[in-house]
Amino acid sequence: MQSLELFEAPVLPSRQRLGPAAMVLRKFALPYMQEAMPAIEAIAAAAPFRHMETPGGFTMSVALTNCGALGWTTDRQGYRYTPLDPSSGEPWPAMPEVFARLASKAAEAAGFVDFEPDACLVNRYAPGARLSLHQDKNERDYGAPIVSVSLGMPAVFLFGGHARTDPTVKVPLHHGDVVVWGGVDRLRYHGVMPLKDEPHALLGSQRINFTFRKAG
Ligand code: MD3
Ligand code: FE
Repeated sequence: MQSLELFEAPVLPSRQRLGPAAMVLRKFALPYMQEAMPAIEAIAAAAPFRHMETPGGFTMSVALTNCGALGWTTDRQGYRYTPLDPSSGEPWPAMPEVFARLASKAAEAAGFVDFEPDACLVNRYAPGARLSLHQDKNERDYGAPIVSVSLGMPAVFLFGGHARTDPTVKVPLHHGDVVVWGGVDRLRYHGVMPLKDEPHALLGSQRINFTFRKAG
């Protein structure tokens, strides 16, 4: 059955170092996708993706939602983590067990043991959406890593330094790629270039990124 082998070939993950404590795990998330896709749909049904406003008064081009005990939000008052979805007043959907397992296994593969995230920010990019250079510094404990999972259309990720004006390295991220960063790389500036429309076989003209954090 030669022709079937192409479809049954096992996933061969590979690692690529971005910094002393930052690692790309190519295709690491693929074996989890059959379980994770319905979980993402359930989260989006309970807490729909929305475009939030920044403290500066801009509306984000990226739409977002959350799962887990805490969810990241922004409005005119600032950026913060909240236990309730401000749109519904209800708790964010629980973190699916498959998400927690994926996050913990990816962190472990990058050298961070016992990662137990309490927050998962889910970003959805349509063509043209972007994320300008920023640091993730609303979390209480910078000792824990952040784990990011990319799905759907490819994106060019910008990996900068500790000052906004430091040079950036462009890292293409594809469906199933996982990035783990912590330690000395935890507070690096980073962003995502405007998304090109290169429809993905499963997800169509969108990119979904989820980032697991220890926020509280
Ligand atoms: C940060 N999300 O939600 S995560 C965010 O693709 C966010 O949606 C992006 O930044 C997204 O806050 C990127 C991936 C990532 C990878 C490596 C990093 C973020 C990083 C290295 C250092 C700092
Ligand atoms: Fe970020």
